Amino acid sequence: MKNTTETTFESAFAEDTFKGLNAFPKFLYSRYIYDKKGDELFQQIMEMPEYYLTRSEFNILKENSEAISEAFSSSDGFDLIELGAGDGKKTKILLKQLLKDKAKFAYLPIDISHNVLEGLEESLTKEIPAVEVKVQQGTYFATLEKLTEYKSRKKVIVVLGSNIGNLHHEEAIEFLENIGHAMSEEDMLFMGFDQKKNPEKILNAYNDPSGITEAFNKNLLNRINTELDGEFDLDAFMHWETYNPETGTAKSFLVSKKAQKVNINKLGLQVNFDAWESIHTEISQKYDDAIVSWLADEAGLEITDQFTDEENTFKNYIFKR
Ligand code: AVJ
Repeated sequence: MKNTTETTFESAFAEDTFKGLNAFPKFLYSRYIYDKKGDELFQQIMEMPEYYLTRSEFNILKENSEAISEAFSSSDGFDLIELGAGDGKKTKILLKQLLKDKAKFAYLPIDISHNVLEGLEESLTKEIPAVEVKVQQGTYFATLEKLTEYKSRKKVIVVLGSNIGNLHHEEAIEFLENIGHAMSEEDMLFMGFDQKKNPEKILNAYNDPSGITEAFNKNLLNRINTELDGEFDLDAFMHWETYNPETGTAKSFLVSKKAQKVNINKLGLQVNFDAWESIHTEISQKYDDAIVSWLADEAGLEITDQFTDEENTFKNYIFKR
């Protein structure tokens, strides 16, 4: 696996794949799971009975929509900016409540994908035509920065789905800091955090017998095959999930079922796998109030409110600067 020649990579995906598969222990970044197929598989995950996160958050938003709408609202109006809106199924609950409460606001969903934004805009026009939508295509922070430049009124930044859970704590702090930099005193951040709970329930959410999560995880290998001319045999790897109740970290791996060498032609790379060697692919961090307060504190933010369900399965926090 030596590559002593200077290599220039055609994409960040190529470079990160090269780096991760040459590292020990091996790793790949979960953010690369989400191509068209990965997006579809994640949609299927959200429908699975084991994947409680989406339903829990949906119910929290539904049960608390009046209080949340009141917390967001401002007499001068505000911009509701969502990072990673997806199909907007959960956000629509809030949009409907805000309209019902005659709040003055515009909805600005930010997403990297034109496709996602088009779909979202179309469904909103059909389902909630009264809402003013201004889709923003781009990466989160470049777009947030652009939006702050001509800021004229209060911003409510929304991040749902415990998406922050894919980040290690240091990265999560940086993420919160970046959002904080885009916030002024009156602005707020509304963010979902999956909570520590019965380890069995957590493990099951990432270990479904139907194999959807396995296919989702293996989509990384699939992408390497199609985009980097890789030769991974997906059946020669197994999906493995762990949950550590002490740290609250669920971890996904792909484990090589045998000793094998895999060519990734566009990288000029042959990767050696010992039997039962792993590739770490994803973390899904679980939180409690102490961890969230610590993250907020480190990022210069403050928790001002929180909403949850009866069992504290999931929580949505409001942060201010
Ligand atoms: C989109 C990051 C919230 O970690 O729960 C679902 C992704 N991975 N099943 C999560 C995921 C495996 C999901 N997030």
